Formats: sequence, structure tokens, C-alpha cells
Amino acid sequence: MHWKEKIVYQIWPRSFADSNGDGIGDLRGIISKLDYLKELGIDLIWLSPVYLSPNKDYGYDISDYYQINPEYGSMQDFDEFLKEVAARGMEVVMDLVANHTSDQHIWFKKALQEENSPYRDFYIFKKGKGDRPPNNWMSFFGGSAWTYEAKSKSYYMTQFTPNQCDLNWENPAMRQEIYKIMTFWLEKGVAGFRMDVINAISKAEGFPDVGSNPKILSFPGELTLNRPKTHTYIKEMYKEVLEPYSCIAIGEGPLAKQEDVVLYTREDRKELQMMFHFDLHHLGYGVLGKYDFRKLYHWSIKDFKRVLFSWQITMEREGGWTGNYLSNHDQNRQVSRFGDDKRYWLQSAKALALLNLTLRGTPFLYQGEEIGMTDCILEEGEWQDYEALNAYKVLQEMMHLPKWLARRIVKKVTRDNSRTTMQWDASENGGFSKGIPWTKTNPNYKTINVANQEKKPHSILSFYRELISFRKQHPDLTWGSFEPLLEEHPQLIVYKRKGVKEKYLVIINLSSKKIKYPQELEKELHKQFLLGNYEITEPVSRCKPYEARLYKI
Ligand code: TEU
Ligand code: CA
Repeated sequence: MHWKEKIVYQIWPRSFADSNGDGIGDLRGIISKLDYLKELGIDLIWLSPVYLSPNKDYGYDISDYYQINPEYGSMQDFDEFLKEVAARGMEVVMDLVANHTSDQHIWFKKALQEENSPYRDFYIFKKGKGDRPPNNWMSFFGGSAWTYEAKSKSYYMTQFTPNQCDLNWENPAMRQEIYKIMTFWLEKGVAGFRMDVINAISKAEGFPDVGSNPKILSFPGELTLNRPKTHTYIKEMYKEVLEPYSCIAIGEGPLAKQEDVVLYTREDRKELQMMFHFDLHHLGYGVLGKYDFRKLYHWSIKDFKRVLFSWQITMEREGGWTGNYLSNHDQNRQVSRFGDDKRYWLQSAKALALLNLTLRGTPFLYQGEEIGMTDCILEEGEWQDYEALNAYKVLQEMMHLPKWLARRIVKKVTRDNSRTTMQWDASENGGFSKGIPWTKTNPNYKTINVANQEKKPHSILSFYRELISFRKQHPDLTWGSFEPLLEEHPQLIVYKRKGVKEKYLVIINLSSKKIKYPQELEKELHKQFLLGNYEITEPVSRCKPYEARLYKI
């Protein structure tokens, strides 16, 4: 099977399955669920970080790339996990977090100890300007992108939490260390990597201020993202590691534009094989993505369609390739974000499934979406994610919002909401753990859970199984061309997929409105109906809330 045809499932280990009752998901827990994943039709598991980490950013701050976080198990458990995955004909990609390490990493500790240490140059240390940091760059999570070190009176770059220290990709010795790490895991038998913020590894030479006022913190944007040298480094990585190991390389990076993704993923460029984009998730997020939360995600179907269609069309025309996802551990649950998790939970979860599994690109699922898990809205005091806690401060202190508004915003956007524990059954804690879970379990686990949906032919889970198996039997859905229809329609998302053998039509009502299908579709509605989220009854031309249909035409 070609890697582009694979169905990928993201496991965020902390919340997936706890085998020993300490309240934290772990590798043995994952092993116990592999049959479930196999039955779902998964080919590739993307495992969010399981390396040693002080967990300031839940594993995305790595203190040792060669060790498994004991909370998740041992290296033996990991090897067994790989073996069990392989035994079921699946594969694993690890998360490669190579833009930064934890400040607890031995390289960083040595860099702090000794100004002359060669490890100093593994990171980005700079002198400040007077009593200000070296420049006005803002970090992704708000506040300055620089952290002060009193001993040497200098700053080091931290683009995410202040405990995640940006690596200096200019340093060839550092790059070799990253390739060594990659090789270590590839030798163990992992199939490749999901590369965390890989588009941020190169920073503008000279580290210039952004904008005209050096006193105002601003997001550096193109000064740290998708730079020409990012491609140079990835090409080197390709030669050194990716190519010799025929590695699956999935790029992640905020604010990668269509033209960037084409450059990262077009095959002849010899860089990555696919990339995620954030444009759907940034709808209603404010311009810069992160720091104008005040729009509270307000989005319209037309905007959604514009973004979706334009990515599909450009990737096809320019030879780029995306990993398609509607949620992950950084974003809200899709049925809450783009569907209606109250009145039309079942229908809208299925509609979004049908969407993601009929697009051009490689589909990614995030644990729990296959049963329609919803955002679990956590209250102040329950938030654990650094981004949320920091945003709460930044919104009040820097943006001068009143507390109630800051609270309302964080409550809606915090990543904690999609990191609650997996809902396996109706027993305590949703069957996730026999102990006290490290975070909340959504109280709706009593009805929304795997066991409840396993044997029901009309459940969301069954629909996912059907869709996945259909997609895998019909590679035209992966490779075929994308043709948008009814672009101006306010509720419907309609497109054709045309492959060498087969042609398909997808019609999705992304609203709770009942509508009559436009005349252009009348003829098509009598073609061969394949899959949908309602029983089709006469008259076929009436469309129900969140109705989604797949036809062969
Ligand atoms: O995410 C990169 C990223 O862009 C996020 O900061 C994203 O914008 C934000 O989470 C949306 O709320 C990756 C990881 O997926 C994320 O979990 C890490 O926190 C981040 O990198 C730093 O490693
Ligand atoms: Ca555990």
C-alpha cells in the first residue's frame, strides 16, 4: 500500500488507556487497544511524544530523546508495542520534536553550566538590548520569545513555553545529533516521524525586530517560519536519514501557506511527504492565529469551504500533499468546533467523518473522534495546559481584558478540552483508568463510549469503519482529482472526486437547516448512492440537517 493511501490515527498517550491504575495512559494500555485500531482500519499510528520529559508541554519538551518517559512504560514496553503493531500489519510514526528541547536536556544543562561549552551553540543565546530582550519577538504562547539567564546576563530563545529552548539549526554538530536520534528510532523499526513545528527551525539572520516599534512585542511570522534555510535543512535531513530509511515524513507547522506546503511536499523537492495546514482551524481565531482569541472561533460555512476548496485545488495543481485532519491534541474536538455536538451530535460527527475521508490527501483521525467525542469544557482551576494558563494571564495583563472575558475565551479555546480521557465504556472514568485520571473524563462517557457503539450498525464508530474500509478499497478517493461544485451555496459542501476508474460525488449539508437540493444536483441524486448518515427516503431531493451523502457517478 502506498503511504499516501494510509489511514492515520493519532494517539495522545497520556489520555488513551491506563494499564496500571496510576491515572496516566501508557504503552501497555495502548498495546491492549491495538486490536481495536486494527478493526477500525488504521494503517499507521502517530504516537505523540513518549520520550523522557518534565511535561511542561506534555512531552513536547523532551529531556532525553533516547528514553521512554517512565510514566508511559519502559523501553521493553516500547519494543513490545512496536512488535505488536507490526504483528497486526500496522506501523508507527514517532513525534520528532526537533525545534526545541526541554531546559532539562543535558545539552542545555551543559550550555548553562559553561559559557564555553560546545553545547552553548546548540541553542540560541543572545545579549539583550539594555534591559530588554534581544528583539521584540513574541512566543507562540504569548509573552516574549526570550528567556533571561542571570548568570551570563543573556537571553535564550524559547518560542513556546519558557522551558522549551529553541535549537540552533545553523550548527551542523547539532543537526547531526538530531539525525542520530532519528536513526536510533528508525533502527528500532518505526516507520517515520511527525515533525513538530518543522517549519520553525530556521530563524532570520541578525534576528531583526518585527514591525516598526521594537518596544512592542509582535509575532515574528516570516522571520521564524518557512524560511529558505528551513528547506536547506530538511533537504539535508532527507539525504542523511529520510531517503536511506524510506522514512514516512509528516511535517507540522503553524502558518504554513499553500506555496510553502507545495515546497515541503512536492516529490521532486526531496523534502517531506506530507504536511498539515492550520487554515481551517484558524478560522475565527484572529489574524495572527493565536493572540486574538476574541473572535471566539466565529466561522461561516462559506469561509470553511473557501479554505477547504482552495487547499484541495492548489495541492492538486501544484503537486503538494496534505495530511487532512479536523482535530488533534492542539485543537478543539471537531464535532464541537465544526458540527453541532448537542442537537445533531450523531449526524454532524458522521458528516465530518465523510468529509475527511473523501478528500484528496491522507486522512488523520484523533483518538476519540471515531466515537464522536465532544469538547469537555474545563473550568478555571481544571486547566493544566501551559498555553491556557499563560493565555489567561496575557489576555488580562497585556490585552487588558476583564477577567470574566479572559476566562470565557480560555474556557472555549484551551487545549485541555480535547485532551480529556478516552471513553472506552460506561464504567468509572469511561474505562480509561481504574485509578484517578490525571485530567477529567467527560461526564458524557456514560453514553458516548466505544463499547456502546461497537455493535450498533448506525453508530459513529460503525460509520467510520465503513468509510475507512471503503476508502481503502477505492484508492481513487486518495488519488483522484478534486472538483468543487456550488461554491457559493451557503450550506452545502459539494465536490466531485474523479479517479482513473471511478467518479464520486460528495454532498454535505454542514448546517442544521433542512433544505431542498439545488436543481444542478437533481440528476445526480438518482445515481448510485454509496454511503450516508441518514436512510434515504423519498423524496430524495430534501436534505436533512447535517445530511452527508456519497454517490458513485
Ligand atoms: O504545535 C505547534 C503549534 O503551532 C501549536 O502551538 C498550536 O498553534 C497551538 O497548540 C494551538 O492552540 C506543536 C505541538 O503539536 C504542540 O502540542 C506543542 O505545544 C508545540 O508544537 C510545541 O512543541
Ligand atoms: Ca499508567
